[in-house]
Amino acid sequence: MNESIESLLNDQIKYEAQASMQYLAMASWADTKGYSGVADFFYSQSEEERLHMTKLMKFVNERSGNVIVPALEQPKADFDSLLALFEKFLKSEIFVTEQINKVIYECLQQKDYNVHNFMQWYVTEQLEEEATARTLLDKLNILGEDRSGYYLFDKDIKDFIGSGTN
Ligand code: OFO
Repeated sequence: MNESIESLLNDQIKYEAQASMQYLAMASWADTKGYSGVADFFYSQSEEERLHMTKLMKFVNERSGNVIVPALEQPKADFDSLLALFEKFLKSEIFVTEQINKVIYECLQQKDYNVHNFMQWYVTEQLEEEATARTLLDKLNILGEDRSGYYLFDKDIKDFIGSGTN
């Protein structure tokens, strides 16, 4: 496997792992605040990101690359509000999308169409996850200061669980 692509794929493994841990911290925060629907949503998102990570690891191994299981930073664990929680979610997904685009750019530079093809699954996944994050943020923005709407938000978010492509 081309060295620069291998290195970018290892970076991506780290970003997926980091997203998984970040969503776990967000699930835990929601749990302690009594938002059980939001907690379930982020526990599920955390599992999905873990799967994204292992899918990449298996792919690198199949291609006889060298996988590096990464050390991770402590995720952000405290949030001022539900809105801040979902802003963090969108920011995290946008970051992951940008990194995936970097891998794809390098694949084209190196003419590695095999990795390019593999990464298309991630492109589709990111489109869906960013759309979900934006929709949920829109809903919270509509609610504004109306905290009574949080009860329904917490109930309705269950419809978004497991809406990814895996
Ligand atoms: Fe949504 O981060 Fe994985 O791909």
